[in-house]
Amino acid sequence: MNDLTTVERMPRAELERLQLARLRALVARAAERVPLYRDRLRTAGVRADDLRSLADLRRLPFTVKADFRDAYPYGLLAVPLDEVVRIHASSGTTGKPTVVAYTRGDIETWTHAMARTLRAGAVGPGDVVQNAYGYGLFTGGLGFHYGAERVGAAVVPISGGFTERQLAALQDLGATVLCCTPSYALHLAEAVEDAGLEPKDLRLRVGFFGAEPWTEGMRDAIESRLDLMALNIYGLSEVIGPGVSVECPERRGMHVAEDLFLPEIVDPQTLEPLPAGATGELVLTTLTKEALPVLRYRTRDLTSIDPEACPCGRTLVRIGRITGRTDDMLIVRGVNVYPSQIEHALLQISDVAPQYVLVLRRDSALDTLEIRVEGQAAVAAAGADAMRALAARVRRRVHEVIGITAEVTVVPPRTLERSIGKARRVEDLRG
Ligand code: DLL
Repeated sequence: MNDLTTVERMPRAELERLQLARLRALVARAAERVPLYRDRLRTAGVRADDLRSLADLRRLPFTVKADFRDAYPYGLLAVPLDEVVRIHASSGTTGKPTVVAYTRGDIETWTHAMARTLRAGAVGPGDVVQNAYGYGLFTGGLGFHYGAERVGAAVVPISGGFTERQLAALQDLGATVLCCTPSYALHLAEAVEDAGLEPKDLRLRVGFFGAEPWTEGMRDAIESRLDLMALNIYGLSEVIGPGVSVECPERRGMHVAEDLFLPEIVDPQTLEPLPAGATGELVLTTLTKEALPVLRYRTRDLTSIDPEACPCGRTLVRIGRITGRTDDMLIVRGVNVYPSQIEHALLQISDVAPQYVLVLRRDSALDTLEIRVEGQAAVAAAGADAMRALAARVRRRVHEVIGITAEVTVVPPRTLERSIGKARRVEDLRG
């Protein structure tokens, strides 16, 4: 609690005054410097001075991913290029990547946000941070790197992949903190087991896992196999990178760095704001970004806001685990289903391993969903009948929980492809 910065435990009324002042300044700058916002704000008939309370946020125009693409590469910048000191990009599934830029001030903001993030896990001097997020155009590597240096920890900038080298570094350099995607954390846990090591042979204490959806079942698996506390961290390139929100050790949702990023939840269809507790699309407004200010960015991520006080002392609201994206919903014979729901159902069955792929096909007019999931070693050792029986159980469970009939194939342990960054769980072959 003593480690919290003033802003993290600021009384709500004071925080909201700060947010409103920053929002006004942001709108004034965006209107002055970014043609897209100038036009949209004019069309919406809103000026900075019209913003009397945070409720006026809803009068501002939205920004969507396509705006970044249309303005590729530098059209949304609010500063000349000579004030930019860093450029990152995130590759989408189609077309041009999204390019994001930072001034020196933005790097400072980001470093500060990431330092706060790491302090949520009590990371500081004496800690060794194995940073296995990708370095490069992806924001994960450098985002964590700067934050870890700021809190005085020793960073091992190992980046993603090269699992054997990761293992050697974990052992020899004595990492106490692990940063990577949750799927890669599991992969490392397997590598640790394969090497005949046990978690007690390592010094890991806490991990910051994010950049992709995961479930409580995955958290349990990671925590027990690596013997650390697994914290969920959320962020996205368009807004800054990692550092938008992170769990505290209470692990009841991720505190949003609300002095820097203003969150809202809207109905993805009507775009009307939803009340606290309701699940909808997360929309974020950057309050202090210089190079790339963003008004009401539609993240496509589905979650809810919990404004209840947290025992950790932070007054910042929390967002729940991301349960899906508006664009990753699968429609299987008319039933809407998110991959995370399937993961949740799968991991209720102790004989399956947290490794799966969803394959969608269209046979004649009907969609079929195949779930390929790894069985635990004991089931595989028990033979083909045991594997088939497990598949039948999984199939029943998925039907009970989600209401869809899936074809289930249980495959032997360690046979599905592992990822070093974001896992690809869905193969949609429907054309
Ligand atoms: O993934 C930034 C990041 C790096 C976050 C390291 C956390 C740790 P992008 O590549 O732009 O940025 O992808 C952003 O990833 O809109 C979500 O759909 C997803 N995502 C990020 N964190 C989580 C999370 C980085 N904790 C997109 N849970 C976002 C679920 C997440 N999904």
